[in-house]
Amino acid sequence: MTAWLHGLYLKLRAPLILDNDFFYPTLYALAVETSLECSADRLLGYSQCLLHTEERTHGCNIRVLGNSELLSAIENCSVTNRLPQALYHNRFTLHYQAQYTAEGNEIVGLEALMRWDEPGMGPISPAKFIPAAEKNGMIAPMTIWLIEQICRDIKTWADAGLTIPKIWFNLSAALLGEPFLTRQVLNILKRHDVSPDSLGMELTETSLISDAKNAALVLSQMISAGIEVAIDDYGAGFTSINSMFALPFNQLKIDRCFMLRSLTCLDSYTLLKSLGEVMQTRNISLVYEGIETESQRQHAEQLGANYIQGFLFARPEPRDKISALLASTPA
Ligand code: G
Ligand code: G
Ligand code: MN
Repeated sequence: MTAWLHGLYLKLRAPLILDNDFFYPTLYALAVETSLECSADRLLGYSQCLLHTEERTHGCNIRVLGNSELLSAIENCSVTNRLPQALYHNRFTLHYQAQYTAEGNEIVGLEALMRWDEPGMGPISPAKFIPAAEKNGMIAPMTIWLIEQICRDIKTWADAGLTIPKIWFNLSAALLGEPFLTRQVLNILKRHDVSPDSLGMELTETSLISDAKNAALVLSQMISAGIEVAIDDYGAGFTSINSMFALPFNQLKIDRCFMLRSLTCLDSYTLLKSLGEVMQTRNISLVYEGIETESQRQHAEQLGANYIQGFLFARPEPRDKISALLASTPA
């Protein structure tokens, strides 16, 4: 099959000439149906889904997908296509996960996490819809919605007389290059009469490597505006400590995988231990994520964790449950 496809690819690779312009198609998708029950339109639809799902690769790279991969491509297409409607019809909601002091006796922050429950499809994971939104550009209006929703939730909690800890939102790497990002965020806050120091922004470690120049600019703009910055999922990527220190940030969140590894691997333990010491001298707070058990909590504390986030203390919960949590926990 692959040899046959390769032959076909070589034939198709000739340029298309339209009105004296040359076009070189670089990506092809071919849908094959072995039964006779499938209409031509349906086959074309399948191949279009595949075309939108496949990553662009260099050179002649042929991938033969089976039925389950086709189904997942169709699902991805359907997720992507439903994003604009979902935003328009207010189908996104926010959950918040509380962040605690290392001993677990005080809430110090809340991380806002987007949720999407689509009628007919059920809950769709942000791990699916965020990358889809990054690809089709919906991530920008979705992020504006996210910040506005945080402002509305802050107002609800403030009206109920609750003390509100700092609220952290995740900024998608795709928005790092947005020219007026900081100004846009500040405008939303001003419109809702929310102070910039009520918010913190998390940027995943990998985005800092792939777009270092913009990352440095965005981080320093946010910090000077009063919005704290956290580096998220640290240890899941490959940032050198050297390049990370070139960036301004207030909080470092250690990825769950790195924490788990340090339980059994002495090198990882030693690395994290010294990282904790360096962060302390730099006044950067250290957060351990994904803490599920008391022994993991103690381990994180030994490694110098200032704060802890994880199922041991709290899962991501909708606004009303967070109201109850804030009301019951002394701040
Ligand atoms: O909440 P959950 O574990 O299902 O989230 C999966 C991933 O999606 C996590 O990496 C989380 O950071 C990311 N995520 C959740 N909400 C948002 C959001 O509002 N914006 C961005 N960019 N990522 C989010
Ligand atoms: O990538 P980011 O750190 O933003 O991802 C946050 C996500 O991690 C949340 O959506 C949440 O569902 C998940 N999470 C939070 N606490 C835990 C935990 O204790 N264990 C696991 N496995 N996942 C967690
Ligand atoms: Mn995060």
